[in-house]
Amino acid sequence: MPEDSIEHIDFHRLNKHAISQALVTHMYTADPSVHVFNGKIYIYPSHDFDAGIPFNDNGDHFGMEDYHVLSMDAIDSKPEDHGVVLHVKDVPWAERQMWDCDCAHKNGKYYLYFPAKRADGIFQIGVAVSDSPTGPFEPQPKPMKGSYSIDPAVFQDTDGSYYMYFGGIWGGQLQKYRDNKYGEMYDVPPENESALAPRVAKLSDDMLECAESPKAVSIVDENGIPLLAGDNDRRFFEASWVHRYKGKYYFSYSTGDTHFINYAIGDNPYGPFIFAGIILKPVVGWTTHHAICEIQGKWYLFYHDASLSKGITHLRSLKVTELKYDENGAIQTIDPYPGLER
Ligand code: FUB
Repeated sequence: MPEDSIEHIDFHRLNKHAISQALVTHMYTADPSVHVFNGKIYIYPSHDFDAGIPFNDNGDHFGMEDYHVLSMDAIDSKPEDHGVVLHVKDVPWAERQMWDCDCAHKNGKYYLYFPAKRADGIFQIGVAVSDSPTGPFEPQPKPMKGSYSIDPAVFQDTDGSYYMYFGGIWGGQLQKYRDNKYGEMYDVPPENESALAPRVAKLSDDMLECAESPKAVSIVDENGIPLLAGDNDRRFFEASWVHRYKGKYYFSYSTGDTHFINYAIGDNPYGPFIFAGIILKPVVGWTTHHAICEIQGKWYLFYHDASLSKGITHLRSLKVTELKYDENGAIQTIDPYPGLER
């Protein structure tokens, strides 16, 4: 739901229709990444706060400066907030805007992947390491070599390989790259050309770098044709997430300015992924972002909206709801406020 429609929302009525309520209310949280480590649920959100910067298309109002970790014993337990686990002032290369992060577990260590802007305003992705899923995380002195843009999401495949997906257009700067190189002259392609693709790279054994140059992740229609840049209802914008279901790879993402969480299905972690539909209809607030996680035999969609802040787009709250598949593996579309006239 775009920000300019917020003044027309009756939040009391909206909350009555909402399928779920904020997971925590003592702080604003967004951009969930969720994993089960050693039988417990861990949530790695963005920690929204008001940096006092007005809304713009560059996303400068998302001025986040630290990360918290939440944990839950079960899906219906009250989340525990483990406090600040990494602050931007402790990251030598980063200056501001700690956006969506993710965490991976390997050989007893936990790796927090996060984007932030350098002093020159360019986003890169860093890694911070801990012995515990709840941190504190010790940042590497430099960003990952060759990393760029935002929204890292790390997927562990069944063979033990880890892949990092990333990228986001507009404020996320993905449009400034071609063949993994920055160019001030680059921009989003014309509407009749292929949309910009998210990126994927296998991670190195030590989890601290990419083991290969990032590759474009192709999202195609049922005829194998890449989605077009002008196909705003379906094309990739930001918020990559990958999960496996019945041997298939599900790549899900936000469409940004059309506010959907969509998904596409492939046969391997690199794609191509065939567009398959909408997972989540628009939520209150400009952004939408999610994680999909299997917990004790059921699947859940973690997402955010801005209903707790009454529509302030950079003050969002995490929510969770069950996600269901049909017998063919299609995900049933979720309306976050069923029955609400919009
Ligand atoms: O939280 C800042 C940005 O907003 C994230 O990186 C995007 O995915 C969007 O949710």
